[in-house]
Amino acid sequence: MSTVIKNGTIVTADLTYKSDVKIEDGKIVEIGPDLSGDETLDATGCYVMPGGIDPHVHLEMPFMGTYSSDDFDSGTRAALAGGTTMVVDFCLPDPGQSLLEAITRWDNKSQRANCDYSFHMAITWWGEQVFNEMEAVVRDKGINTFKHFMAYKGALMVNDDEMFASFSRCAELGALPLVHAENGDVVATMQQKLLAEGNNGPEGHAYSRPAEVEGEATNRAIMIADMAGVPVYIVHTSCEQSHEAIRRARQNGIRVYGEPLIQHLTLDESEYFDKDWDHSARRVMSPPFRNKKHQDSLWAGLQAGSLQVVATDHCAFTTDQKRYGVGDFTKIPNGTGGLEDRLPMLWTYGVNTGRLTPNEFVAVTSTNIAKILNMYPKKGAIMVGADADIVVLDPNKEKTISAGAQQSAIDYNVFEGKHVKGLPRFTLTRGKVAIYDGEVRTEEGHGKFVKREPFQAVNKALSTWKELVAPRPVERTGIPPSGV
Ligand code: DUC
Ligand code: ZN
Ligand code: ZN
Ligand code: ZN
Repeated sequence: MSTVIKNGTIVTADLTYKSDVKIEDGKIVEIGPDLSGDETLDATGCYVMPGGIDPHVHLEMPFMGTYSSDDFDSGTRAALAGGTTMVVDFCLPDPGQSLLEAITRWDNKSQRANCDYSFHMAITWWGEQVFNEMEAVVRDKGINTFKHFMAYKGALMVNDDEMFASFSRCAELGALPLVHAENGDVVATMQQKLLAEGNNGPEGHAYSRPAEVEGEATNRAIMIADMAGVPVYIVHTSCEQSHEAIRRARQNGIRVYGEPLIQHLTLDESEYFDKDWDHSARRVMSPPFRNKKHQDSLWAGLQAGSLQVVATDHCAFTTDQKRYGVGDFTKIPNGTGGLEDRLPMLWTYGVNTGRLTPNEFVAVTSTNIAKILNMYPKKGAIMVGADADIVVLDPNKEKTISAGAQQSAIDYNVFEGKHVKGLPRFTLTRGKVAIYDGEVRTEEGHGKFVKREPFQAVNKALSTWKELVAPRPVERTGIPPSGV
């Protein structure tokens, strides 16, 4: 069975041209004029682009006393409905649990996926067993990225010594460390102070995590990575302070990546003030939404290339789950949805406003991600031999976002009421048409795990620190007597 996408304009990260695309056995087999096949999809007036890759999602994740409510079925259905054809989830071992055991748990959950997926491994505790198992995670399991939480003190947080040890291990194994950069000690102290002063509403969440805690932690993570001789990827970069640290490091030749979320680009801190409790609690995530100045910085970073990808950190909780935190904002499960809306929102607020070109849109939603995570051009490309993960985007198709019409398993949407223009006409996952003109034809279990090879030494940090201060004993005379 072959499928041909006809009459569309192909848009990749670096090219725009009119051509048909032929697909067989889940792969792109031909690109050219006047192609024919068993099934034809008419892309007249549409852009044919690599399907979105969301490098940062949490499906059915145990977190803050509950589980995020979208599982691998509803989550990947939501992804496909919005033109995203691959997600990367975080495998989260319990404290003390074997990394390999945790992967087995994630393997079981992910059998329901409607689109392809991969995992990052989270370093939730540190010890000899973790150090040893990291090798099998990279070599045997095809996971070449390790996530570190600098926040969530008493739960997921790693300390600097653990982070340095883990980053150094990543350097040896050809793996890339990822960091949730917030100063967890400062956050925990501010949370207690706010609660003691009677600030227990959802706005307390924003007050307890100012941009400074993120900027400080981002800079610390970058410096520690540089000393370990490994590149680093900063997840959910939400503010100028963090962006500034990334920008400065890149200018100094340090290889660091920054990942703004669509939520931080388009929603601001007013969501936490003068709104009812449910409205604000539904938007509690870490880092919190910021002001316009920070948003402008993130958009500028995407344009300049100092920030490379746009993700969602999709970690959805229902209103009932959010209400665990009535009377104590620190108990509101942290997380928002966005998988289904990332592409339409970024097209509307990025491309339609002139801030991004369609090629830049493809780069930040797909191609850059595939390259950074080492799965290009299997993913992130419209190229002969690539997986046929494709979104046919109709720039004139529009809708008003509403929770009632979404695939995600929550009862609200943080983008409710936003008018978006630029929606998928067709979404294909490895050649299978999952979304056909608004009709959902997804297939539970169709998704496959994507293994990712370790990086070659060429991807090491560019720091010269080690050469400059390589430790060696210095011959000295005149040593003072000890014990004085
Ligand atoms: N932030 C969230 O808001 N949710 C999941 C984890 C995280 O870091
Ligand atoms: Zn995080
Ligand atoms: Zn996250
Ligand atoms: Zn299938």
